[in-house]
Amino acid sequence: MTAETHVFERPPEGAAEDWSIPQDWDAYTTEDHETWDILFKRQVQQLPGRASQAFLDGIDVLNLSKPGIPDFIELSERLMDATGWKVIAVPGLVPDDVFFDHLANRRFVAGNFIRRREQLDYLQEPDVFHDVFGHVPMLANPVFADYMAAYGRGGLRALKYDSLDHLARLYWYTVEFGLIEEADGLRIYGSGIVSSHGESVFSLDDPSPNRIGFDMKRVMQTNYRIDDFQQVYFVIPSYEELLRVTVETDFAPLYKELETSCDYAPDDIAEGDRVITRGTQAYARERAAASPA
Ligand code: HBI
Ligand code: FE
Repeated sequence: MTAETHVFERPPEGAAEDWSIPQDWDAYTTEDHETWDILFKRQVQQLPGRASQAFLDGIDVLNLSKPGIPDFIELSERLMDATGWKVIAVPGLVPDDVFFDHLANRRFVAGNFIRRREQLDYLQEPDVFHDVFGHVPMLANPVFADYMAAYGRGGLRALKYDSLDHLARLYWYTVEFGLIEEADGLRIYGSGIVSSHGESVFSLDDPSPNRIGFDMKRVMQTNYRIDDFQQVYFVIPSYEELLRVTVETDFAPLYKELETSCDYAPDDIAEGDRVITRGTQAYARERAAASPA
């Protein structure tokens, strides 16, 4: 199976009204399973001491060390026991309202295809490795599981306020690229980082990006880049705090405020930021010099 890159208006042929499709686990080839195993092995080797304890616990609870691409039915049984979530297959990116509705109802949507061997390090569309290895272990954590469902409910409301761009930044800088401050130091929990061989080292060790204490409004004011390593990571103190702030924030007045507040570039430092590490931004400068516009 290989990637299909489209956002359809209507569910494609063979998909249900909610855009779900059968995972079709039996259709994976030996090569598909080997691709998963290569990616899995590479990531678990470098994640101890880097990934959040919640993520590492999730790998165990869900028995993800079993070789091959996980069967979503078996995975969902374990996840359901842990936090009441399940994993369903979709053909690729689904429309925002469909995505949020699934999250609000504790269904995580995952691509069923896996990247080709020549795309081990980079692909645009989230595949089963990013979606399952990157996202699902955190969903076995009860607090994070509640946060994701709260995000889904918030998304459905944001659609009505036309404020999706701001809310999407919250998802980006937490679920996809979040760091957490644990007793032994900074750790990764964002799926885009834990599933990336390069960024799981870069995000913690590289001197170039800024690492800034999480603040809801500040995050929602910050642009992000989708084509390269991040130049800023926002650091939460705990999952409890992330959930609390998300549930307690009154988003309607916040969206109103955001209409007239400035946006920050990824490498900006703003007044009031709790700067954990100030980046040299050397990486961004080198990349700019290497590819003149
Ligand atoms: N669809 N399959 C899939 N996966 C996503 O992460 C996703 C999506 N559709 C919309 C969407 N994300 C965005 O709306 C959110 O990231 C805000
Ligand atoms: Fe993702």
